[in-house]
Amino acid sequence: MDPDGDRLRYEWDFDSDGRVDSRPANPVHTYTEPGVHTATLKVTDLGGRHRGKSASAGIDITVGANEAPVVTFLRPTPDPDFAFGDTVEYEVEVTDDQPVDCARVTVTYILGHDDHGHPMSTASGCAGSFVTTVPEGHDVEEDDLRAVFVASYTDPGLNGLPPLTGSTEVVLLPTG
Ligand SMILES: [Ca+2]
Ligand SMILES: [Ca+2]
Ligand SMILES: [Ca+2]
Repeated sequence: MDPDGDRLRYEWDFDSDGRVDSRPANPVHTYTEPGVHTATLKVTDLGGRHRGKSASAGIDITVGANEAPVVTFLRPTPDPDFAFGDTVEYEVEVTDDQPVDCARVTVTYILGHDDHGHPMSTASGCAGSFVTTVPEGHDVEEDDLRAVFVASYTDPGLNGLPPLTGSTEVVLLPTG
């Protein structure tokens, strides 16, 4: 809109090549290539004392779809017999609309303490194990501690669409 109601010139660039593709105010454009495209509109004032002045706006348009991976822990499950110091084996399952590469799976062992967490170690791969160490300054008997395992997987992106990440966590509470 123009505050003083002058005629306006509309210039749409749908493919970011700097060349005008359409001049109506409300054109239709069909993208045929998957990916993220930027459509830009430049509007120029054709009258009044601001004649020749312009304003631009752009919007990213995503064509096609990349589904987010879904990450699940097969192991560990919340275990009634967990104690700090145990070696905890993990196994992660990832489902995605693209082939899954286990090398892109990362799993982090975090020592949960009250309302915060201390990342202790990180591994990659769909299966592995952690020794559930407790750092100095934390008391297994006195402190409110838990072992948190976070698994994360980022897909490679699809046809120029950005990568998507899925993650999940499992929490082990010590017994006794
Ligand atoms: Ca104007
Ligand atoms: Ca263009
Ligand atoms: Ca995907």
